[in-house]
Amino acid sequence: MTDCILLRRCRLLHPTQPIVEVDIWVERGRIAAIAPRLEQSAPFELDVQGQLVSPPFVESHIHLDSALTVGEPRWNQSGTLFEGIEIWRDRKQSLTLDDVKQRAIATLQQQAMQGVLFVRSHADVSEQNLIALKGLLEVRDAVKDWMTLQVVAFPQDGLYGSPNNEALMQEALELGADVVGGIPHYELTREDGVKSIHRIFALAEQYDRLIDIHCDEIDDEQSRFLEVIVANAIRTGMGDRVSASHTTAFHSYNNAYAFKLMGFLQRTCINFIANPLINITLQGRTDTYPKRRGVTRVKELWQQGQNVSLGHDCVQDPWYSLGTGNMLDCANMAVHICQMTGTAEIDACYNMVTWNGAKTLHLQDQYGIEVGKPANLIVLDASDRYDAIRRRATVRYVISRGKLIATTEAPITHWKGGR
Ligand code: 17E
Ligand code: FE2
Repeated sequence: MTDCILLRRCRLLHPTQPIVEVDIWVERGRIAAIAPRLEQSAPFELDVQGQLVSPPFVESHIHLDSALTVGEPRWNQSGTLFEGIEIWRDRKQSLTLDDVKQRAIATLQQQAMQGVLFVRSHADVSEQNLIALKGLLEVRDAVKDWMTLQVVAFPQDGLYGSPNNEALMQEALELGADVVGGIPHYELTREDGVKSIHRIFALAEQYDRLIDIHCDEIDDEQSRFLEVIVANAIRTGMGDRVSASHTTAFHSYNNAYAFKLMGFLQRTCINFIANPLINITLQGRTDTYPKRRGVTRVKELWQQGQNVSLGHDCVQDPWYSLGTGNMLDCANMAVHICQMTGTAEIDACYNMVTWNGAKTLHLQDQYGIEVGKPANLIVLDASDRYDAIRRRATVRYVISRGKLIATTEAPITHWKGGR
């Protein structure tokens, strides 16, 4: 029945143009027609009554291997990144393929029900048996009919943190990880951090993979690995294949240095991924008052035309006990923390969880609501981006590969309190 769907009265979002009212015809997994009024009828018609129709949300940064492990084996009491890494080091000793797969699929379903159909997940590859990575590669295949999952080989304990880790990274790439990851600020020395970035670029070239590096996720203004990524991106010309995640130290750089770096950034086109929910809780932990926010310079990067997208990072894990997988939570938090309250700025935060994420993930022709493209779209109980972010609107319908895979009723409250 759902091979053919006619969506009536859509308020269709476009990345740069105003919203238009259209009907959308979906057939055999693709967008077949878009017009102000389609005359044909279909066995399955969905009158969306002027609700907002958007391409799906893109989750550009999550750790599915640790998702839903909060409290195991203990709660992160200090709230720091480093206590989180210690707790995960203990928890990952007891990973099994089933454990990883079951939690990852549960998290992906939770996200898909809220309109997320493209996800980039990190998988810790500094663990002897590569269970996290193997589990997520199996998940990538298991969910492919309704979700596109990219897997980053991420050496949580450092590429040079122990003698085996570099070989494990290579094995992960042989096994089919989509993206090479890294964590230069957590390598044992500054030199190791720099060396790790050179190695990551070499591996990405050798295996023809994308790059996504956890970079400068610390409040230390001396943590300056972003410049090394930028230099490599300029020299190799790999810019748009490279992402710098977190970059929270950028918040703390003095402006003389930050402005110079902004200039260097204009010579390449790397992607930035900010994780406002988690970094507003992890950062500033060593401050008394004033207490830094610690989220990277999202507004300034966006103003300069860099591609910025947003991620959850965590859903209920050793680093962040909260999270529901809803990308409008990320966008809403970004509006607050990054002070993106202007009208164009609010709209930009919506684009950071949709089109910008698609660019980061290199989805290219797979993404967007246009005739001929795969029919991936969501219907939101909202009139525009601002309304969607403000109310964290319900995603009413999720269509993936031309099939309706989730529906949600918008909550209705009845006032009983009199006048
Ligand atoms: N690992 C890390 O290094 N940083 C993070 N934010 C998370 C895991 C969630
Ligand atoms: Fe992360």
